[in-house]
Amino acid sequence: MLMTKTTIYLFILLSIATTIFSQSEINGNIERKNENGSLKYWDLLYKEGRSFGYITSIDSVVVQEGKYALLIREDSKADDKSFGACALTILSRFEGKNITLKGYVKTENVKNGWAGLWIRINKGKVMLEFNNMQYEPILGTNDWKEYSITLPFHNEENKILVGGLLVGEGKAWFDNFRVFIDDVPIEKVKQVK
Ligand SMILES: [Ca+2]
Repeated sequence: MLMTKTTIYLFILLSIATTIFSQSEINGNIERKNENGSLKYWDLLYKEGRSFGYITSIDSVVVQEGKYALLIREDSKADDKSFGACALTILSRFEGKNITLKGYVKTENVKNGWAGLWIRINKGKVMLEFNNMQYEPILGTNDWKEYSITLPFHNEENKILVGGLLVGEGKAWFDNFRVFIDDVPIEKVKQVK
């Protein structure tokens, strides 16, 4: 029952994210903070995707590289929960055939769900592509390992959302996200008008 509900929530992982920025950097390595201590360009609790009952925090102890990584875990005080997801939004227009998200994930006792990377491409409010590793789930306890998702790209105005998610129990850490268009780092891909 929980999985059914969760699956529904995941399919409506939503369209409107709050952070829009130019493409010179994406802070995929989780290193740049704003003045208020939040993480630049990131939505740590992706509420527009209807994630709730989980907490995403910046971890300065368990990291894959640099000073910081992201940790998603259950909120023990929450009565109800769907899933936990953090989101990075890239709102730009590029041309290419494929988009790839790479990132490092470490897990602890993940069960009754899964941990994974996710990527979603929207045109307006319409979802063009989506993958959340539901069919390649990360389960149990695993040290840092790199994972990758590749999806077809569409040569039109796109909103690209990427991030990490946790469904079920346990903890999942994420670090060193990188996005590529046809194997070129997205920071180096020229935008088209
Ligand atoms: Ca880092």
